[in-house]
Amino acid sequence: MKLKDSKLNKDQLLQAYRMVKEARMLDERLWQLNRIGKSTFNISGQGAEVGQVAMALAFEPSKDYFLPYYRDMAAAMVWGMSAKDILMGSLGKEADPSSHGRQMPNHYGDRKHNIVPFSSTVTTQYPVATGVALAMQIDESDAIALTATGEGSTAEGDFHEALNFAGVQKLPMIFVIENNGYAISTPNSEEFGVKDLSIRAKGYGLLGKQVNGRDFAETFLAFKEAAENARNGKGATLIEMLVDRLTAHSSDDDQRVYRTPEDISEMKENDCVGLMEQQLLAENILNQDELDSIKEELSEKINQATEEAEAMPNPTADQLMTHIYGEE
Ligand SMILES: Cc1ncc(C[n+]2csc(CCOP(=O)(O)OP(=O)(O)O)c2C)c(N)n1
Ligand SMILES: [Mg+2]
Repeated sequence: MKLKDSKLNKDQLLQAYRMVKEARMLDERLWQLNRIGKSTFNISGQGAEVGQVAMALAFEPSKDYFLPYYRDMAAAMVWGMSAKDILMGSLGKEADPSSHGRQMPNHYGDRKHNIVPFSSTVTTQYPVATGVALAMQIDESDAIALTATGEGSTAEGDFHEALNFAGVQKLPMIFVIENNGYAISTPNSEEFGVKDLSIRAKGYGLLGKQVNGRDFAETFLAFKEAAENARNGKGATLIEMLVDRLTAHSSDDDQRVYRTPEDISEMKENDCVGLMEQQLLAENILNQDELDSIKEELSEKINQATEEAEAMPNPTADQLMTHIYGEE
């Protein structure tokens, strides 16, 4: 679909692109910080930024809740987290809003922005999200909940339990499966026996849809419809969003061991960020000079955020047990 099919205006589309590009450039910075030994770990959403930004823009972050998983940096930024917030998490700084430096990097959470922190144990955010949605239903609020996980993680029992409960209670929420083709080194063909994971929705009494997460407008419209349904008492939707994983699983993995060079280069040629840039140019939303200057501006922004985050204090030894348990 064309970007303009999203029915967003030019300014909104430019804003969406800036978010996509900022997330990509920030992730590249996080890899650099890891490779020079300044951060311990990185697990990235490169290849999913367009889908994630389109998804998150369909919500109202000031009232809706987001229960992300580790690749959801771009979506967490749409929900309100800044580049500096994310850098502080990766560098384990005391002012890191996700966990004050106690969690692993990329475990996004921010009370101020309705982002609920999650466990590394995959899919545990799904049943927690049903609890959040149930609370909203009981409160008769029109807020809704969004939660995401990877496709390999749908094999966990938590996936079944959460979808079943959401179907029984008609909860105001959206479940997302970000299908990037792999669970670490395990390909889709060894993960599940269906072609379209969203058809599983039917067995739980939920709405279901598969979207191409490299297509901004298609993804935005699907999430907008799902959000409207959730807000209007029509219950939960399961969306399988097809994306790419352009990088290795994490900074501790090397995907060249289990993917062919052709597979990797073909995926990079169809990089969703490049596709969105081509669409912006083709639809006359901006020209090449404007595209270059956005990149320049974001590069300065990320350099400045990196400097500021690096200068922030680390947690001290006497704070070891703070932020671990709730305080009275
Ligand atoms: C319950 C559980 N089992 C195993 C792991 C180790 N693990 C971390 S990420 C991952 C792969 C998940 O793949 P997928 O759900 O496709 O998400 P992706 O990383 O591809 O986005 C595994 C097995 C874990 N964190 N939790
Ligand atoms: Mg996967």
